[in-house]
Formats: sequence, structure tokens, C-alpha cells
Amino acid sequence: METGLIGLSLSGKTTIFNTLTGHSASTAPHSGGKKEANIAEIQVPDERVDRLSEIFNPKKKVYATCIFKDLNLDFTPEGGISAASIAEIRNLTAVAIVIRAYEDEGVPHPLESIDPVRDLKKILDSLVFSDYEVTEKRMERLEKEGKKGSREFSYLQKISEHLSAGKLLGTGFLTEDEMKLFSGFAFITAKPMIVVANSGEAAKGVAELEAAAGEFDLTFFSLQGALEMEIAQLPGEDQADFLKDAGLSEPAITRFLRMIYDSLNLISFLTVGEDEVRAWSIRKQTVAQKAAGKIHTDLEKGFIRAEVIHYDEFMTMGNMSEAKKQGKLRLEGKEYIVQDGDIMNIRFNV
Ligand SMILES: Nc1nc2c(ncn2[C@@H]2O[C@H](COP(=O)(O)OP(=O)(O)OP(=O)(O)O)[C@@H](O)[C@H]2O)c(=O)[nH]1
Ligand SMILES: [Mg+2]
Repeated sequence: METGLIGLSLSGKTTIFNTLTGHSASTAPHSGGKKEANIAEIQVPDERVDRLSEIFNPKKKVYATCIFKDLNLDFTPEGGISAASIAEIRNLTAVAIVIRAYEDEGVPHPLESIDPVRDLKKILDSLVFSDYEVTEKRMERLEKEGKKGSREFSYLQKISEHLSAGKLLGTGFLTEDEMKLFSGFAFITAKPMIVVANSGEAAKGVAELEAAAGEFDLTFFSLQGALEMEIAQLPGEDQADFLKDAGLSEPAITRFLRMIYDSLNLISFLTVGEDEVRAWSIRKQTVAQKAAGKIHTDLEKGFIRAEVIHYDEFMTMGNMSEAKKQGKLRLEGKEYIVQDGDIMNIRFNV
């Protein structure tokens, strides 16, 4: 799962990347030439993994992970996002649009004034246009091949009309079947998108930005980039005091991950044993056989059954043999819908 941070230059993308990852990638009040993207894989803290590890004492304790990318977008002279950058965005699972809402005379704004709603619309326009272009190209192609009567063409027409009205595809516009049909297009505006308000000490237009995000049906997240980055870079034990002083109950990463899990509909299941205690993230509504495939393709192919006990119930038993003795391990088939906190053991043969 890759979440990319995109936004106008100097909006605070790298600052927020550092805030979420604890890294110290360089930030500057001026944009300098073409830079590499910053990438980090972070572990998703999970108390269940910690408690289960105390019980199983495994050789390895593995948390679910989440990848953050700070894309260094290129813009065209007209202010749109370049084709190369659009291609990078298409590969992401989720897109976090960083919008500058902090005032600071020491940092220039590429559009010369602080106007978060304008900036959001500018970025969204660019993304909508890129999806529109892909759609039109494909339609032209189908037309040339004499396939105007095809099912695909009529879907594309519907999509094209929607986009040309300036609307995002969103996560609800395409049905699941259409999503499958068009998965190769990797429509950007059909990805989960989050508006991240980078509101500093002197913030401007945050409420208006939140309202605009709501109009587009986008998840909204707000943080104080510069300040929270400094806190995230402190040694763990010092962070709590500084957070409290700043009136924040939790670090930005905790808030952000909760929001990401929510907007991507993610849950975690667990596997336990002497070798490894581990959390795996999957989408809600994933069936047991598919979830097994997350661990290894052999487990999906040769899936027989899953032995399942929910974490909460397991904790009341304290260990696996007690859970077995009391008949608390359920046997579930391949269609079983895995629940958040399920401890699973997959039986399979290859
Ligand atoms: N006052 C203030 N300055 C900030 C805040 N967030 C970022 N900045 C400053 O804004 C400048 C740009 O921040 P970056 O994080 O480098 O922005 P960016 O979007 O990665 O910029 P480019 O990669 O060059 O497009 C730096 O000087 C930051 O210190 C904030 O919340 N408040
Ligand atoms: Mg940057």
C-alpha cells in the first residue's frame, strides 16, 4: 500500500513526509531543480502484536507496513502536473494532496498568495483532466477499431461526461465490475484521496478548505507541518510533553494512519507462532482464501480451511491449548469474511 504526497511546490510535502516517517529529508523555502522522490516504509503500531508477542515469545515480531512517498512533482509551464508526474501518481494506492494553509512571508507561494481552496481546485482540475485524457484516447482508439457499439465504449462515454463536468470519479462512481474492467487505466480520481491541510501557527482558510474537501467527498486531515515535524524528529520519550504543550493528544502519524485505514477500508488480521507474530493488512470484506494469499500464494492456491479465533477471545483464554480445549477455534471455509483482529491459522496443501 503506497500513499503518495502530492501538491504545489513549497506546500510542505517533504515537511509532512518527515512528520509521518520521522525522517529528516531536506526541506527548503525554495524549490530546487529535479529531485528524487523520498520513500519510507513505516510500521503500523499495533498493540495486539505486542501483547501476542509477550505470549508466544516469537523470534520475529512483524507489524503491518505502510509506504509513504513524497513525490517531487513536475509542473508544466501552464501550471498543470507533467505527464511523467501523472504516471507516478497512477501507481499509488492512495493520494494525499498537501495544501498550504500556513502563512509565512519567508516562504514564497508559486501562485503568490495563500488561498487553500484555489490550490485544491487547481490540483484536482489537473487530476481530473489526466483521467479525461486517458478516457478520450481510449475512446478514439475504439472508434478507429469500429467498436463504438461496445460495452466498454458506452462506459467510457459515461466516465468522460462525468469528468468533463469537472467531477472526480470518486470511490463510488464506478461499480465493482467497471473498476475491474478499467483497472488497467488506474484512474487517479477513483483512488482514495485525502486533502491534507498544512496549517502552521498562522493558518489561513482551513475551514473553507475542509468545506471544499467535503464538497468533493474527500477525506480531510489537518496538521501543523513545521511544528509537528520537529516533534516527530525528537527522541520518542520527549515527544509526549511537546505534543501536550501543542495541545495535541497524539502524534500526527497515529492520527494519519487511523484516517488512512478508515478511508482505504483496511483492517488487520494476525498470525501467531514461535517463529513469528505478525499483523497483515487487508481490505474489509476480504474472504479467507484471499487473505491467505497475502501470506503466500501457496496458501491461497492450496487453501483448505482457516482456524480462527478473534484476538479478544484469545486474550480471555491466554494461550492456544486452552482455546483449543474449550473448542474456541472455529474452522472457517474459503468464503469466510475475515474480521479485524482475527487470529488465523491457514490449513493448506500444495
Ligand atoms: N511557517 C511554516 N513553514 C512551513 C510549514 N510547513 C513547511 N514550511 C516551510 O515551507 C518550506 C517548504 O517546505 P517543504 O516541506 O520543503 O515543501 P515541499 O512541498 O516539499 O517543497 P518542494 O518539494 O520544493 O515543492 C520550508 O522552508 C518549510 O520549513 C509550516 O507549517 N509553517
Ligand atoms: Mg519537497
